Amino acid sequence: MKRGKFITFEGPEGAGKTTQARRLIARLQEAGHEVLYTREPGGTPTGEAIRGILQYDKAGEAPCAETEVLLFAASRAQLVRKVIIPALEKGTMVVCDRFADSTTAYQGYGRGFPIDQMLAINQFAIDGAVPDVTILLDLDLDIGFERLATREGIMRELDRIEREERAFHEKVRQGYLELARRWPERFQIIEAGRPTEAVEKDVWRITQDVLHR
Ligand code: Z5A
Repeated sequence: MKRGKFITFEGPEGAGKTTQARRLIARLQEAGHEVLYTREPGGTPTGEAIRGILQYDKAGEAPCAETEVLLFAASRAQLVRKVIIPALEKGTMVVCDRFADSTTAYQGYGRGFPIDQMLAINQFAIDGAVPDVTILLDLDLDIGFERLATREGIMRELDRIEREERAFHEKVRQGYLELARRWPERFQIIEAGRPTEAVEKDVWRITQDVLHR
């Protein structure tokens, strides 16, 4: 059985990761592929419970920064072993909305934890499941914030990380670009401030290259 391809979407808030992941899945299915969509944090019952703690302090207190790193890693470890690796082994394409690079970008570059430490924790969590391609949707912060404020025209409460100050989000954005320079073979950067259809076209072109490798 040919192993499926593992495609991850990364980028700042409101970059269009979920929108593009869903459009990509529709295209892959039309082309006859089995596809699995998942997201981080979450994607398993354990991961979704962790998501509630991380984003909305569901345990009744805000996790401290070290706990935050380990909770993201714990959610990932479960997702990789229970969902991602079994699907790839069955030949299914896996499209994941955020993955290990989010920890390096947010907790490493954003919060200031040593990058090498974040990479080591990620390595432990992912059990060798390195994405075949990571699509980085790069976006000007102001556009992202504007999109989030009126997601689908509906006002909603910002989560704990979204409420971080602008400087934090700028560090995250620059961190992502740094990661893309570090792994140019794996990362593909797309300028995400353009219309959805233009971004979708680029995502599909990149995916086709990966499928034909
Ligand atoms: N986090 C972390 O710190 N460390 C980690 O290891 C991991 C995560 C894994 C997860 O939040 C939070 O956890 C995230 C990072 C942190 N926090 N922050 N801040 P999430 O999963 O709830 O949220 P998100 O990943 O940031 O996704 P998002 O905010 O929903 O953004 P998105 O998926 O990139 O965008 P979207 O939902 O597709 O689109 C947002 C809106 O923009 C929507 O109304 C769309 O219709 C619109 N949109 C999308 N594309 C376009 C274009 N091209 N033009 C115009 N409008 C558009």
